[in-house]
Amino acid sequence: MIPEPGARPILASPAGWRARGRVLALDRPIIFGIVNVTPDSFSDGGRFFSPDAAVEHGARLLEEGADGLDIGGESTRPQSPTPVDVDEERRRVLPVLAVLRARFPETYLSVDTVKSEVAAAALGEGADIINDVSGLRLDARMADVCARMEAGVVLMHSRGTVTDMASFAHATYGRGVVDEMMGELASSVDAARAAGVSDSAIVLDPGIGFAKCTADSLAVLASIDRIAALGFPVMVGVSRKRFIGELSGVAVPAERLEGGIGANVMALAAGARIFRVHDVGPTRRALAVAWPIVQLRIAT
Ligand code: HH2
Repeated sequence: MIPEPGARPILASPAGWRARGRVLALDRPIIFGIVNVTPDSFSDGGRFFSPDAAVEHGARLLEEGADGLDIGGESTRPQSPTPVDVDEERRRVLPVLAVLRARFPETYLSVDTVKSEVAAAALGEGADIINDVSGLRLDARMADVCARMEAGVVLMHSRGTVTDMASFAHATYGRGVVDEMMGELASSVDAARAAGVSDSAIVLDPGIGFAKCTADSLAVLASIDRIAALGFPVMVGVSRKRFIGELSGVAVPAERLEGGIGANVMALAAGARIFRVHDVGPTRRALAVAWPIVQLRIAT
């Protein structure tokens, strides 16, 4: 096939993602449903703050077709009052994780945290994956904990601290957002490797909306193939985010489903294989249609 001018080839993703001795096959789009055990998350804050509500929400997302769940006890929303301390974050996450682990022994469970003590406790409770939205920047012991416990690790790009990483405070990119983001993700990979994390355990995430204004998020989404070319599976988290609201004119985050599906389908076509979403069922159905088309494009 002769590529069209300017077109970049679609890359095959690595075949799997290693997490705690198991391998999650990436021969189809993988969906992680979001379980926010927080009072203040930007789109669903407070709705699943009680452990029972969070567990039931997780169970519902699995019924809708999620391959895994990403459980978080600290919001990165810029308006959130103060960072959550280790004890409080453990109190939020661990009971929910323990019940989900017991009820769904085979399901991949990820914990969204930047704190090594929370990560260690979660891995002790049976979590498979640590989703670090700081890309190992904020806690020097995080990489060691993940390496020692052979966790799957999501290295997400961001800048700043938990309280300002989802704002535009650090969204200045003299050399262009894609080049700088890729360079910073490469530093996260170096830190993971230095601690002994295996390449097969690493997933990269460009951090949509994290130190990225709408134009930055679009530029990054248009360059997923460049991130995929680094050789690690790519995750994206576009669900309900502000750039979707700006582009589609939908002010209420929970009503931004269609825009999220549009962005996820484009990311799939560009090489992303793992999708972190609030709305599992509709996303699953959309990707079920987009995926065979993408596969035909990879094969030709
Ligand atoms: N986005 C959020 C949180 N964690 N993790 C990854 N890997 N990628 C993302 O894009 C990502 C993430 C923010 O979304 P949400 O959890 O819905 O909101 P909040 O931080 O307010 O809890």
